[in-house]
Amino acid sequence: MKTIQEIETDLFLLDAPFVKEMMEITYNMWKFNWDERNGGNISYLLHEEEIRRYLRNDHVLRTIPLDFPVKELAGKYFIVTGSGKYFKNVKASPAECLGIIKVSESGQSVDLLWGLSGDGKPTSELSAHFRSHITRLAEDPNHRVIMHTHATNIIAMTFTHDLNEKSFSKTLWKMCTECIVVFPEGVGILPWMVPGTDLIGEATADKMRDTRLVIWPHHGILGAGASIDDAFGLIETAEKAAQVYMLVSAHQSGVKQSITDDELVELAQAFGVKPNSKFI
Ligand code: 2HA
Ligand code: ZN
Repeated sequence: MKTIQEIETDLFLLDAPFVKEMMEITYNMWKFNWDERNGGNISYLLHEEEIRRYLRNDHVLRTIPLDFPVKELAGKYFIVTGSGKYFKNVKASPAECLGIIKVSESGQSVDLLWGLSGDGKPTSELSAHFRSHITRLAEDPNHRVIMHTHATNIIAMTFTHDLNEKSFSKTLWKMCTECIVVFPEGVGILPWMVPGTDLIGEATADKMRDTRLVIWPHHGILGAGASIDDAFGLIETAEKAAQVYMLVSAHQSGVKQSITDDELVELAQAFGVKPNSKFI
């Protein structure tokens, strides 16, 4: 049973903007049909000053060991979705489905400060999240969010399109005019791998050096961003392009016209973005 203090903390935290954001985004992603059952996971880097308004101190509920050390993240706070938790249920049971964790000084464990009640654990993809945070923070000091989801049309496209990063990225760019502006670096693609391992975590983080979107064939996608909106917007834009691709390729008459390479360059110039020079 929860103590009075714990119930009080839950009430405070329900008012925290970052908890509200997690509740809303997970519900919307489930509504999009991307996060069936326990599919998908999110981690969101929190600044100490924004936590302190809702959590008085670093009272440690439990220490959870990591089997991949992340010394680079020592002392950092994250709100994460829990392993095995359903995005559908976060809104109704945030203290069960979400957790606030702090990475220990050694980087060998995390301290649970709130949530994941009833012996819950952080997402099974914590290695991909933490390792990608390390990579993205080195590229962009404003980086804060890693989001993984089973975006339907992206998955579909990994069955029918070749998995070459250049041609996959160019196909997405050509499906909607906005794409090259939103992700000028294109997408990274891993070979099919077993999820939930440190191996896929390392491979994902390696791709995150060059692209903020990484596709796991026949599984889903990861997006990185400076905010929940930023990471979600990236995934949403790629998923929309994949949806158009799937619609177009199902059409008997096939593609009659499309955005040309020259037009992609023109778009990039007009919006002041640098498209990946390996792709175009
Ligand atoms: O959280 O999505 O990749 C369940 C998953 C594993
Ligand atoms: Zn997944």
